[in-house]
Order: sequence, then structure tokens, then C-alpha cells
Amino acid sequence: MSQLVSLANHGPVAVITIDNPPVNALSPGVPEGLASCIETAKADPAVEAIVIIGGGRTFVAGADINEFAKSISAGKGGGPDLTPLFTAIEDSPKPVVVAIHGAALGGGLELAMAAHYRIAVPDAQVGLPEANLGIVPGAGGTQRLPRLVGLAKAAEMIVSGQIVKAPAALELGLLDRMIEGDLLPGAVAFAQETAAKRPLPRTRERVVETDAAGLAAARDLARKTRRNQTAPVMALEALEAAGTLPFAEGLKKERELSAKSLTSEQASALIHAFIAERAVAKIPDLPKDTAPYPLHKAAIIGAGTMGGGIAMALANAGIDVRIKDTTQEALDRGLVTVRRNYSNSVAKGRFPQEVMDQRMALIHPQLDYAGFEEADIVIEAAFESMAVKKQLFAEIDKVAKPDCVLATNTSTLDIDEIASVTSRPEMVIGTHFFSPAHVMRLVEIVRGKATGKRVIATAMALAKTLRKVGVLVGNSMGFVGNRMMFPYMREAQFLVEEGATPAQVDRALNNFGMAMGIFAVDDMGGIDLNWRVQQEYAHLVKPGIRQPLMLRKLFEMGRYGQKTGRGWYVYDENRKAAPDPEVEALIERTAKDAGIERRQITDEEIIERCIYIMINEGARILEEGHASRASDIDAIYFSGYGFPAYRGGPMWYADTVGLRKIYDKIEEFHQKHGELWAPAPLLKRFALEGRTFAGWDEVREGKAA
Ligand code: T1G
Repeated sequence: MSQLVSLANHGPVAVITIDNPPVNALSPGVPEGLASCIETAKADPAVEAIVIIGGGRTFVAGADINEFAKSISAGKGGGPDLTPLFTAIEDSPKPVVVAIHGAALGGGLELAMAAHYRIAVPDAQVGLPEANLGIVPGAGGTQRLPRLVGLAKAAEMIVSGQIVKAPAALELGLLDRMIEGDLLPGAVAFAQETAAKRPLPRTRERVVETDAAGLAAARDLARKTRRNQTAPVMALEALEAAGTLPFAEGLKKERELSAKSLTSEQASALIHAFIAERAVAKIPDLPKDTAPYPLHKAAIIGAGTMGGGIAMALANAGIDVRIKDTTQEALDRGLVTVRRNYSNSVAKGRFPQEVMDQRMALIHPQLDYAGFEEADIVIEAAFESMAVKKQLFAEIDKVAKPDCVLATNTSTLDIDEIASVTSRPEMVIGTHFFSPAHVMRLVEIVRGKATGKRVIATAMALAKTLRKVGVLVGNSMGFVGNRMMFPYMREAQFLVEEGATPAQVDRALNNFGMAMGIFAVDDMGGIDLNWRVQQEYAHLVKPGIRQPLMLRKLFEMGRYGQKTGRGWYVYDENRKAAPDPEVEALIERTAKDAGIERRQITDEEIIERCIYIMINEGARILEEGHASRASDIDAIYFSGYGFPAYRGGPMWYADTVGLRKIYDKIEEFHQKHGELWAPAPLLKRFALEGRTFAGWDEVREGKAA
């Protein structure tokens, strides 16, 4: 018996414990240990019933995703076939009870559904989130779940990857009982209670009622929420089989579809995204035992859109927040938005009114710095101007306590320059949230030259506490996200000068999988803000280098985007965008006046120019050391910039296309469009050496030579 799985008898009940930290994944040795324990318990005459339970903080979080990544990159496709083990459990002549705490996800829930009974503690969670990894459940999930909760609900759960809390799972018939108090004694008592009951309830023997409407609704859901993704569509095929084929044949069909999904580019990319999102927390030069400062009280400067959103994110995590602004009117406006956002969530049933009241009670608006001396962190979220930020940091430096972390939410400005007005630059760090800050998962954490290791650890811990993806980046212009966005936006503007329309560019980007087209993003963020940021850096633009022509014109016309009803697009009262012939005519005239020859532009060229320029800038960021790994850049782009996770992020996507192909195309654009397309040296080297960005990460992490 492997040490990952152990067996102990509690009277007539055999208790099998899976103990494979951190989340009891079905890593090599676990299925084998389980199979051996089950056989031992079956054969033991003293045993009347069997309990399977997880050690540590959770039940089983599924198959081992890291093993998947390894076997996929080794071209071996999928993980172990768990069917024989699960069949052995279901076939057991003695009742098998699965006792759930924490999470039972993917293979973990499939294991539970193969058992005869499922019990759980009230805060347990269950689900089949495989679609988030681009794969089809492969161990009976698409065949057993519809037998327990019905085809429609099963299809909805599998397409959405929804995690269901225990009370709802009990109502759905996915659980047999909720256990209050300690799980193990409760499970042993339940097993003894059911030990003699026959026949044993085997999920596979249940009938699936066909439900065409339910499947159609799930297909609709997949179209709306999983655009371009293949696994949900394949999972629906397996679910359909559950309603039309005998169990064993349905299982076979599922296995084929799951194995096929595992060899897909989308699965590789989404599994990369899962791992990348967790790798960001591992800072190469930050010793694991670096203790973050305590974070109980926070203070924010600026009650605008960002300040209000950050205050909500902190209050949602139970952190007490003071929020300061310069006028009562500004403060009131900010708090009205906060209150409205919470009311909308209550109205949508996301949480009850009392939770809203608790969170509002944690947010304290004020016009002065009273109480700021108690704050563990001060986050400045004021106007994006260096002068304003320097003045505020000079003030904060006087009121904040010595070990208070001084953070700025700047999206582009130099952290070192901001820190230079304080007596403690080592306590200054960038925490770049994204709008709406209470929703967007990404936080770029920007280290300055002097930023101390404990301050970095504190900011990373804050991101985790806020359940956000905190990515540490260097202090270069625009950090990582915006630094790659600037050339992307510029290239898109050149494309419309040369003949494309904003709608065509955005449509091509949408089809590629971007959550929003770049012109729609510009209109949402505000053309005035974009123009102002451009002015902050106008001094860096080399003379003679081509610059886009339209932004200034739209700014001077007061076309700021959604906020003025007109930008690149025209907006109706519901903020629905439509192409604006006036803008398209203005673009044509502007191009003509500038002597720019206009031509037909293909969607392929749009994608190559918009995405490859991003990748090229990403390579520069890596070689300058402003990102620890290529996968950090990917995590930034799929958690904060709407880059499709099923393409893995810009750097993973580059590897998928092939760096040589990308380099050759960039060199072609370099010849055609000049210096702005000069290939990044790292990209050139990797392309010529046949290397990948993923390979570079492995080298840097000592995982490869
Ligand atoms: N395999 C391997 N490692 C895993 C893992 C898994 N399934 N899940 C989590 N980890 C690691 C993770 O990388 C991190 O490691 C640590 O655990 C804590 O995770 C056959 C084919 C369980 C809700 O999709 O959703 O079963 O960074 O930081 O926020 O049909 O992890 O510390 O080194 O996320 O508390 C389906 C994935 C697999 C669930 C915990 N299962 N996991 O969240 O901690 S496919 C999933 C999660 C499958 C079958 C198919 C979450 C969590 P490290 P964490 P958390």
C-alpha cells in the first residue's frame, strides 16, 4: 500500500484515507493505492462498509494536472484510465461511502459518483471543471452526473465548470447527506447505518431521461460563454450519449472524446494557463520564508472608479478600509457607485443584504488623513499625473506608520520617481488594479529599485487574500500589460489608416478570441485618458518615427468613447456600439492628407500585426528582466487583458505558432514598416536556435538545461 493512501478499520467500517498534499490529486500512486485498499477491505470479513475520505484540507481536486502537462508535452496525451478502479468501487458488494470536505472536483467527483453514497460537510464544494482545462471529463463524469442530477443540470454544470456548494448539491441529489461537525465520525456512523441496506444504489443503474431542451440550452450556454472552445462541445456529445446509449457504451464514447480533447492545442494552452496562474506566486529572488507585513487595515486615496473598486475588493476580503477624497461631492459620488455595485450583486442573488451591509460597514469615507497612521497599507488611486502622485506620497510619508506599505495604483508612471519623494522608498510598491477593480482578477505588482522584499511579499499576499492573480513585474514604462498594449493599439490604428475599419479590426480580434476588440477597449477606457497618457510620454517618441494620426483628432473632437457616446464607434442609450461613418470618413481623409496609400487588409494581417507586435514587446520585457517568466506575461494577458486563455496567452501562443514563423513575419514587417518592428534580440535568438519561451522558463527555473 503506497503511503499516499492508507487503510484503517473503525470497527466494521474500513476507512481509506487519501493523503497527497496539497489537494489530494489522483497523482501516480494514488489510484493504485486506492485500488489495493478497496480490494483489502472487500476481502476482510470483519468489514461491512467502506469509507473513502481525504486527508488534509480537501477531498480530491481531480486528476493530477501537472502530470497531464508532462504527458502532453511528452506527446503521450492523457492521464491514467481510472475506469477500472471506479468500476471496482461501484461493483463492491459492500457499501462504499465517499466523505467530502473542501473540494471534490473532476476525477474527485467522478470517484464520489462511482461510490454508493456521498456525504459532505456544509462548506464542501463539488464540480466537474474540466472545461476550464479544455478537456472532457474522462472517468465517468458525463455518464454518472446526468444519472444523479438529470441531463439538463449535468450539461449546464459541465459546460460552465460550475462549482456547486454542498447544500445545493444535496438538493440536486448529488449528495445523500450533510454532516454537521467532524466528518470522519459522521462518515463512519453513516456507513454503519447503511451497511446492511440492499440493493446498493449504483449510479450506473439509474436511467437518464433524454432532454433535448436541456441539451439545447447547454449548447447555447457553450456558444455564449465558451466561444471557440472545443471541449464543451465534445462534452455535450458525451452527455448526449448518456441519454441514448447503455452505460458501458456511453463510458467508451466519453473515453474516446476525453482522450481526443487531451491532445488538443486548447487543452495544452488551458492547462498551461492553470499552471501559469499559480506559478506567478513563486518569485525567484524572494526567499519562501519572507514574512509579509500584517494586513488588517487599509487606507485608499481617491474615491473615483479605481479607488471605489479597490475599496470593495478589500472589504469583500474582510479588510477595514478608510477612503479619502478631496471634496464631499467626490466622496459621495464614489460611495454611491460602491453602494450601487453591491445592490446589483444583492439583486442578482450573489449574496444576501446582510453581507452587503457588513461590507459597506468596513468602508469609511473621509476628507482628511485621520486614522491613516493605523493603516497597514495605503493605496493611492488618484489622478494619473506624476505631479499629483508625488504630492500625495509626500503627504502619506508624513502620516503613515513606519511599517506601512505605500502602494500606488498608477498604470504607467515611474514607481522610483514616485518613491523618491518619500523617506522610505523601500516601502513603496506599485499595485496596478484593473477596472472594475472589485471584479478584474489581475493585479500587476510593480517593484521599484528600492522596494523591500517584505513589501513585495506583502503585496503578493494581498493579491492572494483578494483572490486575485498578483503578478510581480519590473518598473518599465507601462510595466508589462500596458507596455505590450501600446504597440498593439498603435498597430491597430495604423491598420485603419491603411484601409481597415475599426469594426473590421475588432471583429478579427474577437474571432481570434480576444474578449474585446482594441477600439472597443479604447472607447471603454476613454480616449481622453489614452491621449493624456500618450502626452506623458510624447518626449520619448523618436523624431521621424511614424505615429498614429487619429487619436489626437478624436480627442480634439471630444469623442472620448462610451462616456461621450462617441469615440471610434457611436453608442446608443444602452451603450451598444455601432460603426460610425463619420469616423470612417475622417480616417480616410486623414490618411489621404498624410499620403498613406489605402488597400484591402485581411483579417490574417490584422491578427499578425496586432498579436505579433505584442509578442515582440513581450520578448523585450523578458530579456530586460521585467517579468520573471514568459508564463507570467501570459497570466497577465489572460487574467487582465481579455487574451483567450484557450490560446495560453501571447507567449504560449507564440510557441504554438512557432517562433521562427513569427520572427520571419516580424522581420518582413520590419523591412516594410521600419524600426517599430525591429525584432527583439531574444526572439531572434530563440527563433534561430529553434527554442521556445516555455523552454526558457524551464531553464530559468532549473527544470531544464
Ligand atoms: N492537480 C495537481 N495540482 C493541483 C490540482 C490538480 N488537480 N489542483 C490544485 N493543484 C495545486 C496547485 O497547482 C497549487 O500548487 C496547489 O494545488 C493549491 O492550489 C479524470 C481529467 C482545488 C479549488 O480542475 O480548482 O480530473 O502552486 O493555489 O485557491 O475527468 O486548485 O501551491 O504548487 O489553486 O485553494 C480537474 C483544479 C482536473 C481542479 C484549490 N480538477 N484545482 O484552490 O489553491 S482534470 C480541477 C482547483 C480531471 C478527470 C479529469 C483549485 C482548488 P502550488 P490553488 P486554492
